[in-house]
Amino acid sequence: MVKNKGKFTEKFERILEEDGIVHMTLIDPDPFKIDVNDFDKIAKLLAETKTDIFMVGGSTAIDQKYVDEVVKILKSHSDNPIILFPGSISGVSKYADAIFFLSPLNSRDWYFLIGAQMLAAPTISRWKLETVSLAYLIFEPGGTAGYVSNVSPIPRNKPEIALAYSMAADLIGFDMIYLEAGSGAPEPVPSITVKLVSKNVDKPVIVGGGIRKIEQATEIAKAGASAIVQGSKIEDAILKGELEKYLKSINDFITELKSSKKVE
Ligand code: 1GP
Repeated sequence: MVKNKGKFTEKFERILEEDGIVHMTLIDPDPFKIDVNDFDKIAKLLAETKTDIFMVGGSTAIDQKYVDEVVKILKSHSDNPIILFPGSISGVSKYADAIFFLSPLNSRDWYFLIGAQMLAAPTISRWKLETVSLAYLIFEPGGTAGYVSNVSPIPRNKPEIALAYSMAADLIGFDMIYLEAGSGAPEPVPSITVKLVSKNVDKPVIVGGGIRKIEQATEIAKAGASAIVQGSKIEDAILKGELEKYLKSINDFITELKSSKKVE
């Protein structure tokens, strides 16, 4: 399914098989959030977390060199796969292991649906990055990702719309489906939606946005998600300079998430 299966897909599939759920940490390479001069220390701590995969990307950072630096530093401390999660054509880096070649399917804007991908494809192919095509579905209220990519957000109380989009994504041939509530969303995507999509579409379902409490994460995992993504919670600890202090609670969270799938 994935065209050039590499480090990302191998680990994703192995962890899914062994643990039943993959934990991914999203790092936003935004110079206003992360000072690259402090990032070496942060990356060392991130490498001590039990997260399985790092995602690097955001909706607003537009400095490609900065993305390169963040990826290189992260790579120097951790063996975890690093997959890009670009919000624009500047979010690409040849130093990453893989890229979510994503399209926000509920965007109203040609540029975000396929224009940026068309512009980036020749470079990505030349770099031979592992590409994972991702149907990116953004729910209301939409957050920054929804605002920037001009989506018509999927209503939270309409799981059937999310299912219809996911079925279309599956028929088109996307490798994975991402249900996005928006970074820092007040609530994650409803678990009933995660369940409906996971049950009816035979593609890995990734869920992100607003997952802060362990109960939310385990409910989503039990609903059939293949992976959950956490960004803001870990980013808040970084911004407060308290990542070291929160290391144990981050790792306890991941351990509890995995055990919730084992006792099923
Ligand atoms: C955002 O889904 C990710 O694209 C992560 O969301 O920052 O709310 O964890 P949070």
